[in-house]
Amino acid sequence: ARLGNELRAAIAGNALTLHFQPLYSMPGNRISACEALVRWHHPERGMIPPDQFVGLAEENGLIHDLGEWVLRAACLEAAGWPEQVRIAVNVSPIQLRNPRFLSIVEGALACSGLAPARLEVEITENIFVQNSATNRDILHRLGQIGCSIVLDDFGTGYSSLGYLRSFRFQKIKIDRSFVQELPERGAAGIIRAIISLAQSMDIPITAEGVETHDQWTHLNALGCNQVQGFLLGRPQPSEMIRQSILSHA
Ligand code: G
Ligand code: G
Ligand code: MN
Ligand code: NA
Repeated sequence: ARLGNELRAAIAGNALTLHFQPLYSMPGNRISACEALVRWHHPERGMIPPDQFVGLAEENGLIHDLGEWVLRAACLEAAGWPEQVRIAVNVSPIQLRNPRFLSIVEGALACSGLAPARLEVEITENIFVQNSATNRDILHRLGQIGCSIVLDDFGTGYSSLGYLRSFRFQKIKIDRSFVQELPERGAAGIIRAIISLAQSMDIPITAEGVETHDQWTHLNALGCNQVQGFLLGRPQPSEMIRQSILSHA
C-alpha cells in the first residue's frame, strides 16, 4: 500500500522518467524507431525498473494514469526527433479496457503535435486470451486514428495463432528469449518459422534482445527487418537518445 501511494505521488509529481531504446532497420543500420521504457526515480531507492511497479500499477488501477503520463511524455519527446523516427510505447491490456483509452491517445498526439503514423502501440498477445470483440474493436479504432499496432513478445504468451487472422498487426516483435538462444538450432528454427509466417502475411518482423554480433548476422540472414538490443543500444535518457538519433537516423 505504501509503495502504491508513493507511486501515485510519483506520477502526479513527475518523478517518472522515460528511457528510450533504439530500433535499427536491417540491414541498413539506421535508427527507425525508439521504444519508450518507463523508470521511477525514487528519492530513497534510486532508479526503480518497470518490472517492479508496472504490475503493481495494473493491480491498483494506477496503470491508467501512469500509461497516460507515458504516452504524453513519449509523444512529446518524439515530436522533437527527425520525422522518419517513430516512437514505440508499451500498453498494458488493462489500459485498453479503459473507455477513455482512445481519447487519451488522441490527447497525447494532439498535445505533442506528433503525427499519428509515428506512434507504435506495443501490446502482448495476452490481450487475446479472451477472444474479445471489444479488444479487437479498440485495436481497429486505434488503427483508424493512424497509429501502428505492434505485437510484442511474440511467442511467449497465448499460444493459439488464430488471432493473427482476426487482427492485422503492422509489426511483430520476436521475444528476446528466442533471440538469446541463437545460434542454437531449436531457437533458429523457431525464429525462421516466425519470420516465414510473418512474411506470408506481409508483416515486418523485429527481433529484440540482440546482444551479440553473431545473433545479428543470423537474424539478418533469416530476413529479419529490424533489430533491438544491447548490441546496438541500451535504453538511454532523452539527451543521449537525441545524440544517437543524430548520428544514426
Ligand atoms: O525497461 P525494462 O527494460 O526494464 O522493461 C521491463 C518491462 O517493463 C518490459 O516488459 C516492458 O515492456 C515493460 N514496460 C516498460 N515501460 C513500460 C510502460 O511504459 N508501460 C507498460 N505497460 N510496460 C512498460
Ligand atoms: O517486454 P518488452 O519487449 O517491452 O521489453 C523491453 C525490455 O527488454 C526492457 O526491459 C529492456 O531493457 C530489455 N532489453 C532490451 N534489449 C535487451 C537486450 O539486448 N538484452 C536483454 N537482456 N534485455 C534487453
Ligand atoms: Mn516492448
Ligand atoms: Na518485448
